[in-house]
This record gives sequence, C-alpha cells and structure tokens, in this order.
Amino acid sequence: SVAAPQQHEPQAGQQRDSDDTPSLHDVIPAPTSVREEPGEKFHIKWNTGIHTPPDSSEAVEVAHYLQRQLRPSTGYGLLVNRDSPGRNDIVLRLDGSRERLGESGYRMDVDQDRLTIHATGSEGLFYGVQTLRQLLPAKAESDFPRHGPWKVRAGEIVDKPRFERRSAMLDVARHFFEVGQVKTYIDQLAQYKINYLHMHLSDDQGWRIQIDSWPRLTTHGGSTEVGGGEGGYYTKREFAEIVRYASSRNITIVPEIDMPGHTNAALASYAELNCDGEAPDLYTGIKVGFSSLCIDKEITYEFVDDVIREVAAMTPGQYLHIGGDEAHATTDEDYRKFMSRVLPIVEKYGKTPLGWHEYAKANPSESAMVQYWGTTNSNAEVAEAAARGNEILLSPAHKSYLDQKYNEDTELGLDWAGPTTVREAYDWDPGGFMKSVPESSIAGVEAPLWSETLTNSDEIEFMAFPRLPAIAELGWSSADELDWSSFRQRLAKQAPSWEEQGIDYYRSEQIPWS
Ligand code: TNX
Repeated sequence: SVAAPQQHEPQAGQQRDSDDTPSLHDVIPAPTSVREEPGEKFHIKWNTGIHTPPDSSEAVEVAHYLQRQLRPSTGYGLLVNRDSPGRNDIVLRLDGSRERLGESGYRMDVDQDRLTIHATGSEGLFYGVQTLRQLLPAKAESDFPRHGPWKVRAGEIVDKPRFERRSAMLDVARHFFEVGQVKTYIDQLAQYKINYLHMHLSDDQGWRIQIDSWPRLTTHGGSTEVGGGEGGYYTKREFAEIVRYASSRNITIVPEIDMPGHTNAALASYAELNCDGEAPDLYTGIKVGFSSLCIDKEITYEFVDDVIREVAAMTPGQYLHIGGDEAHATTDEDYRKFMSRVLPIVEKYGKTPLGWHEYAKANPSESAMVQYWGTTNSNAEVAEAAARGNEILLSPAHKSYLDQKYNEDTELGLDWAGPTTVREAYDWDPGGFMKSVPESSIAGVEAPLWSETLTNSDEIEFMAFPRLPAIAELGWSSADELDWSSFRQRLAKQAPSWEEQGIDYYRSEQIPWS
C-alpha cells in the first residue's frame, strides 16, 4: 500500500498555498469550459458553512456528503445552513440553466467571498462537489487533521457529460469482494463521475447473490473462488446496502447474471439444471466457455424466471444484465432459442435487458442495450443492432479492460487483449470508434475489471489506477477536450490525492509523476 505522507508543520513565513492550490484546469474528467481568474482565491475557513436551498432534501444530502468529506482533514464543522448564505460559504443552488447544464451538469462560480455550485438537480450538485474536491490541495483528502490553508482558485467552470452512461464493472465471481471492498471501489469511481457500476455476480467459479427460491446457488455455488479460496456471497440485505451506498454517490448498480454459459457454479449446485442430470464439481480454474444451462429442459426457464424475478426485485435501476458472452458450449441455434425465451422474462419483470454483444444475434427488442467487448472497431452484428435502434455500450477489451496487464512485466492481470498502456486506454474517441455505429447510438463507455488474478482492494486499485480515470474522461468530456498531452499532465497531479486516500496505483512511465 502507498504510505500516507507525514503531516508537515508549515514553517513560519512560508507561503505554501501557491504551490498546492490546484489550477481550475487540472480537473479529471476535463470540464466543458474553464475560466480561471489569476490572483483571487476562495478560502474555506473555520466559519465556512454549506448553504443549501431550504426545500430540497436531495441538496441537503449532497451538503452532508461534502461535509463528511472535508471534516476530517480540515477539522472544521462546515455546518449545513438553509438561511441566507454568509461570507466564506460554499453555496449549493438548484437554479442552474437546464438548457446549458441538462440533468447532470453544474456551474461552479468561485470568487473571494463565496464558492457557488449551480445545478438543475442533486446529480449536478454532486458532480460539482467532486470537482471541488480536486480543486483543493490533496491533503484535503486526508482522514486526519491537516493544516490549511484551504484555498480554491477563483473563476468559473461549466460542465456536463458527453455520454449518459459512464460505467465500471467489477467481477465479484472469480474472486469475491466483501461489501466494504465494493464500497471502497464505489467511492473511487464516484470521484471521476462514473454513474453505473455493473456487478458480475455469477460465473463458473461462484454465485454471489442470495436467491431465496434456489438457496444452494450461494451455500454451495458461492462457497469457493478462483484458486480454491472460500468465496462468499451477498445476502439480500448486503446487496441492498451496496445499492443504497452506490445511489448515495449517484451510481446505479447493474446486476449481471451471466447465462447460458459461465454457469458452472449454478450447474454444480443443482443437478437438475444439467442435461444429463448430474452436477459437475465446483470450478476454481480460469478457463472460459465450457459450461451451459440445458437449453431443452423446461426447468431451465423456471430457474431463470425465479432468478430474474428476485434479482429484478433487488434492483431499483432500469437495466438487468444477462451476460450471454462466450457461450462456446451452446450451439448457435440453442443460444438463440435460449435468448428468445429469456429476453421476455427480463421485460416481464419490468427491466430492460443489457447483454454482452453476442446476444445481439438473438434480436433483442430495440430498447435493449448491447455491450461491445471486442478488440476491433468493427462488428457487423453490433452495427446491425445499432441500426435496429439498440443503444451500444462500449467496452472494447484492448482499450477499456482494466484487468489487462500494463506491459508484459505486470505481475497482475491477463494479457489476451493487451497489454494496455495508459495511453492506449485513453487514446480513442468513443463517438467515432466503431465503424457503422453513429455517435447517436452510443450510450457510453464501461471499464470492466475481471478478477481472475485479483484478490484484494490493493490489487483492484493497482489495475484501475490510472486507467479508470482515462475511461472516465472518455465518457464525460467532450470530444474536443480529449487530448493525451493535457491528460497525462493532469493525471500526474492526481497522484498526491490517491496517496492521501491510500489508493494503490501503477506509476506508468508515460505519466510525468512528481
Ligand atoms: C473475457 S469479455 C470474458 C470474461 C473474462 C475476461 C478476462 C467477456 C465478456 N468475457 O469471462 O473474465 O475475458 O479478461
């Protein structure tokens, strides 16, 4: 783990703030527009309050989030007030222009006396707060008291996302991660304005979500993981806690139950799901593509119906991911047969299907979303799906897969689509990436993190940082803001904040770290 830096006593007469007050231009993802006024600065002081509109509980929630964020390092109370804003206050306002900011943008106005975040809803306020965190000295991220001054440069930032969907994925099936580890990752994602976390909840090696109607899925199917460790699973209560925590950080959980392949854990738990009626052993290796639900058995669809019903009930979000990847043990004909029965089940329970791009060949209805994970910029089935009206979520494996090694010496990770440097992860434009798929069909981007080789938070962080911020910027910032030489400079300046937060990261030689 990266050691937390020691607390430094400011020396008498030393002017340190000019060095460690970030520029308004140093934000990741790059904002839509930035105007910095030299000289003047806003100060967070002992009497700074956080002002919110009197009638918005959502804004008050954001204010409390900001307060919790800054109290430990500043040692200030940062009280939330709903009367009139005073001098030195941070002001949250719901008076943003819908035309300029949309549903999730914000405008930040900073002068000597006040820092105001304008938005049209709590989402924009939350993103403004994330930007504010990056505008303070890195020690503001400390979890113990530090010396200020706590200054923000004056000027104006106007900002809104390019794509609606900026997603990350965590594979909790190959290795299981506890609720606390998932929350840690959620906090890391939220800083970069990620708004979806896709959770890969089932695979050959483990079933990780409680299903009351099929209890052995977890008691047996969840009892191990890659390498033979003890695995684990989320109870419904724990999963609800993940959903709630994510939502308090503007992140929607998208649960994935992978089918018809990647199902050995389920097949091992219930013999009747197998065509030959015999349960295979649990699997702790890392091969893919060998398992399949039994397409011709009616009980398969009773199982899928029960699972989707229970998972849908645990999911406030609109989308339910049904996997569909690498079904190498299922014939093409069976795959289509299977999907044509499963897709209506998802819709019956009120959810919109999302699936890996193979499932496009099953002709999902036009509201369904298709997730592209290939390693080239052309795919006929994906282009046809887009032409039929399906939205496309981009996670090209050679660009956005956080589990790929950085170079051949990286000890963690796989390399079938890589290795992938930070520059390779950053240097593509999601809007123009896929042949015959117009930007208007792109829902956004996702950075998946598969966990065959990852067993703890340090390892998750090492693979995600710094490539996750790269994908986050591609999802948020407008095309004309995407610029590698600017990004690598801004990325280098994030490192002190990661160190304060105890985030492990890979010191890529492409980045001018200090
Ligand atoms: C392919 S990409 C998979 C996963 C593996 C991953 C490892 C995709 C949809 N499926 O089952 O974990 O490669 O990189």
